[in-house]
Amino acid sequence: MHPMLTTAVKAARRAAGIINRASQDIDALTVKHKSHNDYVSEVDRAAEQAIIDVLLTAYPSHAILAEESGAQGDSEFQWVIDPLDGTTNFLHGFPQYSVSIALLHKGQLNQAVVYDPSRNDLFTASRGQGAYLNDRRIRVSNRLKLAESLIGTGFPYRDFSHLDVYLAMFRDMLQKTSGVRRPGSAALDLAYVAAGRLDGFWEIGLNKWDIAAGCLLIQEAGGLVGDFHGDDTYIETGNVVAGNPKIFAQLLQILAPHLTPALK
Ligand code: 2AM
Ligand code: CA
Ligand code: CA
Ligand code: CA
Repeated sequence: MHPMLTTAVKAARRAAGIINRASQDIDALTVKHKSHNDYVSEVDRAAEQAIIDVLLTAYPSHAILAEESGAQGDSEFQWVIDPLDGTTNFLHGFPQYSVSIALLHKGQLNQAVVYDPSRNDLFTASRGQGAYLNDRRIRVSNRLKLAESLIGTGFPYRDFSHLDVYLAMFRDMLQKTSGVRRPGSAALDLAYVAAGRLDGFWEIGLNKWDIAAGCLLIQEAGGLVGDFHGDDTYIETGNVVAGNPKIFAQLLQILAPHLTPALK
């Protein structure tokens, strides 16, 4: 394993320890309301600090972008961290959440970890080295037809400016796929696409820390990721379409008629 990936795994496991301990007594947690439907708990913050400590101890000169504490440092290496993706699920004891850590080198995805502490599912990838689930190589599914596919998504929850567009997309997907799932952790949804547990995924307006690691997992598992035009802007816009190559193309086709100029 690449030494930087080993460090990322160590950081993710450290965070998972904090999350697992806290999950024993979620009612005891202090929860803050950031804005409508946007919660942060002391667990998010403690897990994030643990991750940053592990990463900066190993690589003191590296830069960080993390959900709860923002950006720090200036380096061609930047770690992008979501310490707890799926906080709403976590706070309800609904066991679908993850730790997501990615390393970008000169803006290019280089290393990725998505860890599901409830199931002990560790997804990892290094650029050019394939994607793994607990040390076994994973590949995207080989399903060819959208009509037979299981598709993941995330609902708009705070910014409702694209709600009508989203619901029109959703309506179409319900009728043209074998099923749509909304598990609630975008990082884990993308890892599931990499592992072939989902055939595809789409969502509007995610954050960089939700998607960075998952996108490398999918690419290293033989899948495709793009914005709604199939282009490369998804890391910046957060508009993500992903899937095995066949389903990716069909998803873009279904979504195209719904696009507005505001949606790249
Ligand atoms: P978070 O838990 O790290 O904030 C799914 O659509 C994504 O949106 C998740 O990755 C989740 O990341 C984020 N999100 C934030 N608040 C949410 C909410 N109230 N409901 C659903 N998703 C939320
Ligand atoms: Ca959050
Ligand atoms: Ca998130
Ligand atoms: Ca989070």
